[in-house]
Amino acid sequence: MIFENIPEIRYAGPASKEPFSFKFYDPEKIVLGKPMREHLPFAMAWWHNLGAAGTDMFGSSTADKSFGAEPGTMEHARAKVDAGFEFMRKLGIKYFCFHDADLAPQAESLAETERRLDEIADYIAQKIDETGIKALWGTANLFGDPRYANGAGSSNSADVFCFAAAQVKKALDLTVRFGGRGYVFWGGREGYETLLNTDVGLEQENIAALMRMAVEYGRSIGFKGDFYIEPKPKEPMKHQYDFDAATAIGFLRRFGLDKDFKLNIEANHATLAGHTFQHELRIARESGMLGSIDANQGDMLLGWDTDEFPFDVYDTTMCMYEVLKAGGLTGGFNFDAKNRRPSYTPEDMFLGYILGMDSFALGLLKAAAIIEDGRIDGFVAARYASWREGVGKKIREGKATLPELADYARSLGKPAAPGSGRQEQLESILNSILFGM
Ligand code: XLS
Ligand code: NI
Ligand code: NI
Repeated sequence: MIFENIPEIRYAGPASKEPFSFKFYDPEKIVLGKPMREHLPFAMAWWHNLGAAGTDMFGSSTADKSFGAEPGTMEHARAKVDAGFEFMRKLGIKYFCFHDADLAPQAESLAETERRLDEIADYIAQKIDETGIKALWGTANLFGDPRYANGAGSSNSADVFCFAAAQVKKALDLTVRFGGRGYVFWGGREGYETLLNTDVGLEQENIAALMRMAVEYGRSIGFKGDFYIEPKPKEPMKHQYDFDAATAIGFLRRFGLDKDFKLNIEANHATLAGHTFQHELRIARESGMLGSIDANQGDMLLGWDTDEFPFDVYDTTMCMYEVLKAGGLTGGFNFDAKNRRPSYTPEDMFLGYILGMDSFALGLLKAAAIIEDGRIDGFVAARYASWREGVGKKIREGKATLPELADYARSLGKPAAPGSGRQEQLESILNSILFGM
């Protein structure tokens, strides 16, 4: 055992002062007809949890993630598997997310890297058999290696593109082997720094071509899940092609990829794009493309992807409201989150996940309460009542003409008033649901 001093984490209730217990995540509790664990398919992010050791631009690692082995070796890759599965088992997490590069160290040649991945995949497959824990989604790291400095699908170099294609193929093989529900494209360096050296049209067509080939190959090896784009507006590149949900949806429709793709919405990416998390979820949901969620949060005072564990219950509540209205996710909730640099002990790894899982469980309970209370949904329905009868209904049915509407408007006499939006009253209702019971 790697985390010897850490017990299995159980539900102890909101009043509990035991740090190593859930205060709100009660897996078997029924919420709107379904157990919490089904509403909340949580996943561990391999890279942050088993890899990120607290380095930043000003300092080296603070956390020890060697798990008793020499980093950069295959022995360390196996130790991470041991640590990861023990960690997930103790928290009752049923899924993990991974990049190819998280699993085994890259070798000099692609063939040797692939051999190492196969070796570690055998070990992971054995753990999957023993525990029933599976992949939520896999992806290829197409941003870390220097060859991807100008992008992967969007590279100026066809050879680099082929290297990316090889990684995507292998990552898809692994995802299928690990029972993955989805496959993610996060466009790490799919963007540009300056238009002075960039052919935007060619780059976008090539990204779409890589995605199309991934769909074709994935389906040919029996992958039935969804492909996802994970939108992000900037960082590492100044301009990224998958800026936000609306941009990614437009891209997928333009290239005919919308049948096979949905979106993986990350909270911190939403705020970097100048949106709220809920806005991005709503835009995805309205297009039928809300697939999965990268559960984290940013810091409004910092302008980058800080990947903090979700803590803001307003945000998790409104997130779960969108998820409930969407009828659930085909994917799940991947904690693309890491401990703050000064929280560097193994205990902190667990405490981060306890915070994240509890924040979403509380959000689920509160979102269900909003729906059961009905005042907010009722207000929205009443606010649009004029579209369900008379002239409004005719417009909605596409049967109205401009001259006819002009005649109607003239017949009204006084200019029409829209009615109060009652924002402050609705915010009070939200507060009373969050804090009044
Ligand atoms: C980075 C992204 C990344 C993806 C997976 O900002 O969130 O972690 O989720 O490549
Ligand atoms: Ni992410
Ligand atoms: Ni991110």
